This record gives sequence, structure tokens and C-alpha cells, in this order.
Amino acid sequence: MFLRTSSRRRAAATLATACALAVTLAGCGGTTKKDSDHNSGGGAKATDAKADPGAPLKKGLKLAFLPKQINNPYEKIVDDAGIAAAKEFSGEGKEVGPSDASASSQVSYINTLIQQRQDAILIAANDPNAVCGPLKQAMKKDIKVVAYDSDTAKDCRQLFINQASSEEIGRSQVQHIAEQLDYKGEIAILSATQNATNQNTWIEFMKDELKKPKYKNMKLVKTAYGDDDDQKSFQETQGLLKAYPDLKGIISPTTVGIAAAARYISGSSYKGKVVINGLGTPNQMRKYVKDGTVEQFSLWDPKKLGYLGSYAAAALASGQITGAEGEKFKAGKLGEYTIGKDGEVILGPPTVFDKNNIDDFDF
Ligand code: RAM
Repeated sequence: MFLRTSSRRRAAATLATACALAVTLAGCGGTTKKDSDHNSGGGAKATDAKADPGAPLKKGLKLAFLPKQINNPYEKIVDDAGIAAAKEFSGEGKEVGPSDASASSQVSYINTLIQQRQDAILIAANDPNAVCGPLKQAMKKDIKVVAYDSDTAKDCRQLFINQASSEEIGRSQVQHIAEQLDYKGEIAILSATQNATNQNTWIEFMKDELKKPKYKNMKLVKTAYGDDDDQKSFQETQGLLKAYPDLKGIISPTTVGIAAAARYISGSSYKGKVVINGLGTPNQMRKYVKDGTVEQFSLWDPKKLGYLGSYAAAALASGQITGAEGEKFKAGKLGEYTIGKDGEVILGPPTVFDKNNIDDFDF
């Protein structure tokens, strides 16, 4: 299911709330930019060109996907789908990127992509600011910049393809674990890296959700960072359970983190006693759902995220859109999308997976 106009309006309002909450996040425009640096409410202004909605998609477009890290199965699904989509409009896609998700690990890749004169760079930013300078250089050279999955600052890209409403992702993770715990007990978060724009935005919403009176008997004791590294996430899970003997649940809003946490818990005496919930891929989580370690988790369809990103980049590079709010483009078989506030395009609501539906999904 995909959001149509009214839900996109809601999504735009959601982002505004996200930014009000996460004022420290540069991804929400927290950088000190003059108004003249922006176009009317959209993402970065690369040229003064007007959108030509009737322009055909150019053939032979070169799109480069730069994920948080290349050895993350989730990012691979997104990028492979984006690369496959490029073939539909006779474009050429590729994936390049670092093997770790640290703040500046993507910078040298951006510089190389500029030298190669790609038509568009699609980036899942490891840090809202570290990649900004090089991305601005790219836009100056008329290379289109589309953030997906994890945003950079809004003036450092033309569009942000968000997998779902950030508010919905954040709040629903608290709502789900609270129901599982009967609204009682200590919980912890096992996140990705400390700088990740997407996880940090979601965590702000989790904390805000926890302020509601219905959660008064629940306490967030710690946010740990597994850096989207399997081993580190495994060890951080072990550390959390040791340090907080009364811990009743862990929310891990990262596919790498939740899989590692589930693996640790499934082989420990905590199995069946500590609830783990968060964001995971069905293929990585299936065995933990089947063995009873995990009751449920959520995610969106990563293939659709890559597909939408690819079409958005092609629409930008073909002059159909410029990234301004209200512009529309067609994303192949997914249909038409409208650009929201600050250049945000929202894919759709997440799916909740459990033992009843997990075998219907294969990604
Ligand atoms: C990990 C990454 C990614 C995030 C998913 C849910 O794969 O941190 O950015 O969107 O988890």
C-alpha cells in the first residue's frame, strides 16, 4: 500500500513535528543556512531550472547508490532494486560504498563519483553533516543528489526518499513493545551508529512517546550503539543484559542490531524472558520468530525504497522535477508520488511481521 495525496500531506506535517522535536538534528535543517540558499520549501536548490513535468526520462542515465555500508544485507536489497529499476528506463545503476558506517566513511566515494560525472548520487547518509560539503560540490556540477533511508541536511540534497513517516516508525516501536510488556518494566534501545540521522530521528519520537502517562511504569534505561556491526551489536546486547538485570525489553531500530540481539538472546537464558522488537528483515529474523525468541518486528519493503529512489533520481536528472514541494513524478509500477515539505517523499507505512505472516515475505 502506498500513500496518496492526503497521507503525504500528513507526512509533511509529520516531518515538521520531527524537526520541532529533533531540533539538534541537522537533517531537519538545523544547519545555519540563509533562506536564499533554499528554494521554496523543497530540498537544496541546484539550479534555477523550472520543472518540466512532461519531459521524458533520459536514456543512459548513470545512477550511483552509496549505502551506509556495503556489507549490510538491508542496504544491498535496497540498492539492488534501485539498480534493477534503472534498467526499466535504459539507465545504468551501480553500488559503491564503505565497509563501515562511520561518519566520514562515504566522503571519498562521493568525490570519486563526482569525478566520474555520474548523473545522480543516491546516498543513505551516515552522518547529516560529514557528507554535506562533497554533496554540494556534486550539485554544483549538476549531479543530482537524492538521500534515501538516512537523510543528510536538507540543503545538501534535492530529495529525501523516506521509507515511512519518521514519527510513525518511532512511536510504533514503543507502542508495540509496551503492549508486549503490559506497559511495565525497564527497556533499552540498541541502535546503529551514534550519528545515524534516521535512527536518531526515530529515537527522538520513541522518547517523546514514552512521556505519555500510559507508559509511566516503563523506563528507558539506556541507548546502546552497535554501529550496524554484527559483532559489536551482539556484544552490546550482552552488555545491556548484564548491566541491567531487570531489563524486560530491547528495541533495536536497525536490521543489523535486531538480528544480532535476537541471536544472542536465542542462545541465552534470557530467551522467553526479555522481549526484543524493532526493525528487521523477514529473512534474517525468520528463525528467531520460529524458535520463539521474537514475537514481532517491523519494516517496509526495501525493494520498493530502492525502486522509488531510482525513479526519483531519474525524474530529477531528466528535468521532470527540481525537488520543490508539490511537484509530482511517476515512479514506474509504484505510480505517482508528490514531493512534500523539504524535499521529502514518503514510500508508505511499515509492515508488522509475526509468525502468522512471516512466510509470506522473502527479503
Ligand atoms: C539498518 C540500517 C538502515 C535502517 C535499517 C532499519 O539496516 O541502519 O539505515 O533503515 O537498519
